[in-house]
This record gives sequence, structure tokens and C-alpha cells, in this order.
Amino acid sequence: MFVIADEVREALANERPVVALESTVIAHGLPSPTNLTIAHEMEANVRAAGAVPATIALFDGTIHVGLSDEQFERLAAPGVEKVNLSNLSLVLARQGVGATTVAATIWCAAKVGIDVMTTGGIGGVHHGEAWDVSSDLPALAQTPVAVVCSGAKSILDLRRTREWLETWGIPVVGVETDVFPAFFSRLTELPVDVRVETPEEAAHIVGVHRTVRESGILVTVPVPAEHEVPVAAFNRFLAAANAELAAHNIRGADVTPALLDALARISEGATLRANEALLRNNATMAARLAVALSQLDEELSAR
Ligand code: PSU
Ligand code: MN
Repeated sequence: MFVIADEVREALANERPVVALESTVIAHGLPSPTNLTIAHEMEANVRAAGAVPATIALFDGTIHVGLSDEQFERLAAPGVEKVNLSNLSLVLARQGVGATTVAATIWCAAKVGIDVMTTGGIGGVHHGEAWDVSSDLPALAQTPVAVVCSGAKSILDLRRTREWLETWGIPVVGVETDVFPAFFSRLTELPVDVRVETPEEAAHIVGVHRTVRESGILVTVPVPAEHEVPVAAFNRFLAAANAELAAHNIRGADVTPALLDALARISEGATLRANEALLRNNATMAARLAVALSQLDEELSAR
């Protein structure tokens, strides 16, 4: 069921650091041609920091871990399905092209032995519709992978999302932040569980976490300050975008891509520039975390 790219397979066999990357952000989260540029830049940043990138997606009834250029192109073409844990087997069965969300990506990563994953933001609890809870949250509670992200998307109900993480036992680490970042914006009033200054310092915590819990851990990294969309401006953009979606009666899994699209248009590209900057930065941070984790493993096995 899994096809693992040679480079990724070799790295895993030799216990070298590997970072999993999701593909929904390519197929549904970013406009063309930015999506492919960013996907390649994220992989390049992972490499530059000393780890091997493994972008995950579904093609022809198989889960691919580590993609070819041609497969990236297929993800950027129309008709790609958004895959979470409720439709993973269905898309495989009908041999569709599937882009994995955080939920599906970490599930696949854990299956093949990758313990660090990165993206922009996780899904969470939506505003208003408190029963619309992303499959990402229960997946994090059940899957032993460290997810490096810039918090949850600010289009969500962040307070409810933050509570959910606590209820289900997912620790939240902040890199150079005391508060749970809000994706496009750096600040919220919601605390992280612990602040660290570097991804290397986070590795120590992740290392301990995985020896005691079979669950995920969030390592949050705020959007780089120079690309932030301040909260007040963001809230204006969001109100306008939400009004558009309500008028078009958009629901469920379609909400996230439609909102991101509307926000980019309404903010004249500001949200898109923030999104790109945080994705690039998170890729570097995740690779540094993976490198530090594999050094910890080496030290442990040398004892
Ligand atoms: N954040 C983004 N762009 C995205 C996503 C998150 O800025 O495309 C995707 C991720 O793949 C995440 C998913 O796992 O949206 C959550 O969607 P939903 O709320 O339908 O579970
Ligand atoms: Mn949802």
C-alpha cells in the first residue's frame, strides 16, 4: 500500500532525519503557481537544514511517501481529492489522486516510521459550527508524530481548538512564543504549555514525550514578524470572507480552501504572503527538530 521514495527509504533505514510534508496545502491551500513553488521550497529548506523531505499523497491506489516532480504536477492539477481519515481508504479504493491533510499525513508518516511532520496550520474547531471539528485533532491525539506548525488556522475558533488540545492530551510547545500563534498573526491570548527558544530545545521535550505517550505533540512557530497580518486587520478580512462563504452556502471540507482563497483576494495578497513565509520557515524548523531528535537517539543508543 505504501511506495516510499528511495531517498526516504534509505534515510529511514539508516535512522537519518526525515520530515513528512502534507499535500492538501499544495492541492487546495495555495493558488497556482505559488503552490508548486512553495512545495519545492519547503523540500529545499528541509534539505538545507540536514533532513530528508517526504511529501505524502495518494496516487493510483497507493500511498506515496516522497514524490517525483511529475507527482507534484498531478497534485496541482484540478480534480484532486482532499483526504482525511474518513476518506483515505475510499480514495485508495477508487484509485483517485488524493492530497493528504494533517490527519492523513501523520497517520501515513507514523506507519512508515517518520516522527516529524510540518505544515502551515492544523485544522480545528470551526466558528459557529462547533460540531465541525477537523479530523486533524483526533488524529493528533492518537498518532505519535510531532507536528511543527504556526498554530491552527485563524479562520477557526481558536479558543475551542486550544481547549480541545488540552482535553485530549496534546502538549503545545511554543518556539520563541508564550502564546498559541494564530497562523497569519503571531499573537493570541491563548497560552502554550511550554516555551522554548529553539527547535533543538523542543527536541528534548519531544524526545521525552514519545517515550511516555503514544500521541502527537504540537510544536508551534509564529509566522515571521515581517510577514505577519496583524490581528485587527485580519479580523476585518475574515468577517468579509465569512460573509462571502455564507452567501454561497459553503460547508464541511470545502470551507478551508474557500476561505483561504477569499482571504487572499480580500487582503490583496497579504494573507498569501504570510502563508508562504510561515510554510518556508516551518519547514526549516521541522528539519532542525528532526536533526536534533536523531542526534538524541544516537546519544541514547551509544549509552
Ligand atoms: N491550513 C492552511 N492551508 C491548508 C490547510 C490548513 O493554511 O490547506 C489544510 C491542512 O491540510 C489541514 C486541513 O489538515 O486544511 C484541515 O481541513 P479540515 O478543517 O477540513 O479538516
Ligand atoms: Mn472541517
